[in-house]
Amino acid sequence: LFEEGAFRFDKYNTWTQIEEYLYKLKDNHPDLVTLVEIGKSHENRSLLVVKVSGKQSMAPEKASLWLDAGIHAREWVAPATALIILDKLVTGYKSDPQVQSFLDNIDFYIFPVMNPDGYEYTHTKNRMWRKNRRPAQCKKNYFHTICCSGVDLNRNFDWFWASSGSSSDPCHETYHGPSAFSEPESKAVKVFLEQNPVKAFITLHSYSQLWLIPFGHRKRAYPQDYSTALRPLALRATKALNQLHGTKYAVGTGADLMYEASGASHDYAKGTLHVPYSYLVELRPKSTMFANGFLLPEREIKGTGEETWEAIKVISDEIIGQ
Ligand code: ING
Ligand code: ZN
Repeated sequence: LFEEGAFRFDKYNTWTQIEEYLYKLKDNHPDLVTLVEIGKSHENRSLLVVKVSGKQSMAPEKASLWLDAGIHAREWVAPATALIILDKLVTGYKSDPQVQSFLDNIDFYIFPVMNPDGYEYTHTKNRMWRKNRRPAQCKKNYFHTICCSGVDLNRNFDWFWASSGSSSDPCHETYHGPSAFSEPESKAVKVFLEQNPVKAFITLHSYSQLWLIPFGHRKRAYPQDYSTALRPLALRATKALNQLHGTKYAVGTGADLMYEASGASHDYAKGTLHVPYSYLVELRPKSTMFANGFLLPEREIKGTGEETWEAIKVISDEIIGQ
């Protein structure tokens, strides 16, 4: 018999299962884990950031690393991967000296489901939903009224907002919203990061196996330290990732490798907040010859999580003592 409601690392869990798991994790590891509700979604779900932190180090300024997932509702392997990384941190603290060193020198902020309303909607109504669940906005012409819900949260950040690769039409998949940070989810991330500056910002998406570096709003646009810092670290991270199971990643900007799009969170983190290392990671699969890439089989969750953890370790190592 199946145990109803049980959380599992090798499954796609529902929002309720994830939320329950996070509260249990906090109760079981009160020394390591704190839950921070950084806001509420349109449908009143908690925007839950997990802070994982070991004993306060002597360093005057402890480094911080941000990892979010699930900004796009249908990209289910992203929250699953964030939860595996969270588990590696929490369970590794007592058994693995490297993890202990990470947690004694870095505050990790893990936001496993940035868009809980959208995530729930993909479990109950429409598996291919991308946006959040901002209530419908209606428009009229002579013949009818048309109402559409949702904002693309990865077009709602204030970095060349509404300028490229996004739509002003609420019915479009890449609707950028009425203004930058109009949405509770993106606004909460902005406010949190302003109050808690981080050395690394990593946002998990799927799919395509790309390690994306700012900037994505137009082709051949790069931060000043692109080739001296951002790209070399991305190459080291994806090399470590590749060494676990042979998974191949391409490294570059979203605009150069895919298409131009403004208002993305990794661009805002680098361009506006000046986070030293900011990346958008497109997880497995690489291509979709035979299937829809958002429907990654559950048997690939574990491998995806574990190889991504290898990359996160490289980034964590880099920001210690910087
Ligand atoms: N991909 C990203 C998106 O938001 C991206 C990738 C961002 C490409 C910015 C170019 C510029 O469209 C997903 N998964 O949606
Ligand atoms: Zn995405």
